[in-house]
Amino acid sequence: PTPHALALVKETDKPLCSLIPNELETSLQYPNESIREYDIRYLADRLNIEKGGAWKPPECISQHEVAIVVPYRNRTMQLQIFLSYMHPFLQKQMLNYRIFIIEQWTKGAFNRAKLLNIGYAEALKIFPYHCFIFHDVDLIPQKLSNMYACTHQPRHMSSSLNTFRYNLPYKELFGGAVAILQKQFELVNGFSNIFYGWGGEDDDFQSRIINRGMSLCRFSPEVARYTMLAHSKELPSENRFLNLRSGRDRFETDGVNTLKYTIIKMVYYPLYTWILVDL
Ligand code: BGN
Repeated sequence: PTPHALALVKETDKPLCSLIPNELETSLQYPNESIREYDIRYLADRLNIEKGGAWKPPECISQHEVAIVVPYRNRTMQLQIFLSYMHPFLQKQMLNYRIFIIEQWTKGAFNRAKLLNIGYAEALKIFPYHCFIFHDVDLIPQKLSNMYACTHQPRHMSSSLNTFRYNLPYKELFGGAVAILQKQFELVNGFSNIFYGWGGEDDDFQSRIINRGMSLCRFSPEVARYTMLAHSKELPSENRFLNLRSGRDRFETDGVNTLKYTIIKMVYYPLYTWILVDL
């Protein structure tokens, strides 16, 4: 066990959960039974989810303490599907996790990257998560063996996507769903805060990681399989090329170390911690 894992067992006499539970090979259908058959209002009770959308295995100490951070605005149907699918999924992987929905209150262009930075900062106020997963609400993982946990190197999780015919469009792609250790996120100064509108913020994040001497990893396409929920196409932002090209100059001066925002409302809902923010 890692030093981190050993520190965890000291707190109690429960055994450590295994790093990867056995028999996770199953592939899942979307929509699956938890979406079809159960009313989402009863899901939290049925799955023993703590207020705020948190859970940990009752019988052992999970070695993965994971904050799932989801940027959000105006996608009610997708959010319902995401929550009812993901809770059972994450529980089968025996994780200690919480789902954070970070909603942009501010009108105008969506700022995915800044919402993710805010989710990071707010999550750490609740629990010292050592692993962060930044995840779009429209992505549904198809394989239980795609562990929602951190690898030694930052991992691009959604590399095999139905809408790209399960091919990686380019090798630097680091969008959709990614997993990164808290220490690594801190080291790269998180995401840039200036990317308003669609596109480029994930590429900038990828450059930050490479710039700090890390490399990306991915699971095999067979494991990293995702279905994207249907929605209308976003209009790409015009500033994305410029922001991306000048990105390197801002790695140190634009990120979690300069993050400013106002919380409008925060609620511990049964299935998620909801944070409504003014950027
Ligand atoms: C890229 C976008 C990414 C997006 C992927 C996949 C840009 C920057 C200018 C080249 N990058 O083109 O943000 O995740 O497509 O859709 O637009």
